[in-house]
Amino acid sequence: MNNKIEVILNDTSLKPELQQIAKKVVNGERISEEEGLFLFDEAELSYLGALANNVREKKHGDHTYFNRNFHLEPTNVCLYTCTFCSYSRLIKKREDGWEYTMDEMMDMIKKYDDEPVTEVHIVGGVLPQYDLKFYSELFQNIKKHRPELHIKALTPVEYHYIFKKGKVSYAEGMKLMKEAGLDSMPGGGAEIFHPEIRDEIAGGKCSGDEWLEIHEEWHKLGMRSNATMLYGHVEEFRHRVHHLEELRKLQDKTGGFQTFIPLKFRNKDNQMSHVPESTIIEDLRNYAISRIYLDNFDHIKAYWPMISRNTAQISLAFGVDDIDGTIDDTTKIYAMAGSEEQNPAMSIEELVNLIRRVGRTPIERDTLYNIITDYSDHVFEADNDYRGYVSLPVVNK
Ligand code: V47
Ligand code: SF4
Repeated sequence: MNNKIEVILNDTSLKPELQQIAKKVVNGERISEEEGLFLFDEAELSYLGALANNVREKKHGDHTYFNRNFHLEPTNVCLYTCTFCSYSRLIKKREDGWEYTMDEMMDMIKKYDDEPVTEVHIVGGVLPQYDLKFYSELFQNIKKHRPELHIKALTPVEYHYIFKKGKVSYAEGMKLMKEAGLDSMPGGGAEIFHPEIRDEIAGGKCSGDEWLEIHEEWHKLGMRSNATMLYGHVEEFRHRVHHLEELRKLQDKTGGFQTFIPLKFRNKDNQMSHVPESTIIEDLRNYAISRIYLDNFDHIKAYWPMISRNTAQISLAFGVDDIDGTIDDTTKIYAMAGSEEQNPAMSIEELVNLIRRVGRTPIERDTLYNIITDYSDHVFEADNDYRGYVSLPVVNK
């Protein structure tokens, strides 16, 4: 057992509830909703970091995953008016946005023909022309052009809309999407499930229950998906615990989730710009509690464009084992919301070095976590240049 855990287990000054939770986590037992809330209310960062890291290393050791992906956003105009989203305001000034046609979307896919990318992540606003027929054809066209490219696309927000419009049930709709070539579903649109908050920040789009139902139908087809939580705005800790509990329950039922991605609310250019953003300490506490709570999720991901490369590095000591990928987000969903990067993109070498510098092992994966390359002993030409990344002292875990 590592030192930090021993210190916690023997710390008699800790509140008894925290001692009890620590014992459970170290023994691989599940914590309750009340205990989850207690952690949010009471636990210090160092305590949470030690426990979350214990869970992370039992599951993955030092392995830290990333993939080669790119993002495609059909439109940044949206019918809905989520108060945290910088897309929603564009419906009034539609000419300032973009609405790509099928040909334009396929041209963007083809730009990556000579790149060894393994995944395209498609997500964007909701508009009537992007309907069941459009997305079915888009998936079919992508598969016709590049069959091995994994399509991770759309969220229950889009699916709820296009299935309703196309008069098909969730079960039928998801089956049609699978037949068209959809490989997996990203975690977006989850926001906060609890209606007290969801109605305020994301009124009108699919409810928390509907979000969960659509993922359940997808999992029933034997397929995988991710989940997110948009935190650090007007929600309270109890709403976060409710959100995590709903995910944990569905995962017990289906086992279809791969990765949980906490998304830090960013306040640029949206209707909630007056709401202050969470601190880095709160972000790390949130990663750690997510890791501890979601004992049945394999992976916790830090989406690096939203929290900065440095915070992504630090998060690897607070339960995170995945930092998404190269991304190459030439369009703007995150830049518009105030992310750290205007056109987020990282090369494989940058990703590998970022992970190595905090003493972890970089593993390139595909979307389903099959290992593509273990970078433990890989030497880049740049390792020999003046930057000497790998010879820098690693940050103490
Ligand atoms: O659902 C919108 C969020 C999500 C803001 O599955 C905002 O691998 C912060 O889900 N501040 C879409 N967040 C992105 C998403 C995602 C990202 C990376 C990887 C994966 C995956 C999924 O972005 C939306 C919403 O929750 N979002 N506006 C904002 N101002
Ligand atoms: Fe539309 Fe999604 Fe933005 Fe809500 S979060 S306004 S559904 S793009």
